[in-house]
Amino acid sequence: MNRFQTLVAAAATLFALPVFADANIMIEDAYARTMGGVGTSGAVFFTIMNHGADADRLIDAKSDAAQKVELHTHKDDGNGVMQMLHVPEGFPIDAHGMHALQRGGDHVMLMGLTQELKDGDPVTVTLVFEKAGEVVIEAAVDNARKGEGAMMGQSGHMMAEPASE
Ligand SMILES: [Cu+2]
Repeated sequence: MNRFQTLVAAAATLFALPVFADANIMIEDAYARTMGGVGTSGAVFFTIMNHGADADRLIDAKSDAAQKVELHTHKDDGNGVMQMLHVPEGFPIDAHGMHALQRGGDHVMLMGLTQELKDGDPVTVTLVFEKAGEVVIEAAVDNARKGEGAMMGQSGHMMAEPASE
């Protein structure tokens, strides 16, 4: 083995470490919003990128930061009132697709905070995917953050957010 081959072999070993076990799913731009004190609620938002050739699905979320963690969405009840709903089947992500969890839409709900969480505090959440398995993320609390309408549009979905958001 020459020096180059040794390096390639070493790199291959490095990328085989469990932390890179699923390179298909990438979580970007994670942040949390909380009401603050113990027993109150909060929500975690992020964008899921699926670089794989197969569709996947976020089916569960876990965190020590709350008594109960659920996948939620918001839905218009038909009278213009937005209701929060538990989504037990989770959120699908197309092959080579993305899915944004954002305010007014899909989110990871934290019910009954086990500790006080204020701006800047980290929230560790384990996301469970149907195919990719568990992906651990850290989302910092950012209650000052504006709604997604203020973000640069990365997809038609985000662009469709009302300007007032
Ligand atoms: Cu919720």
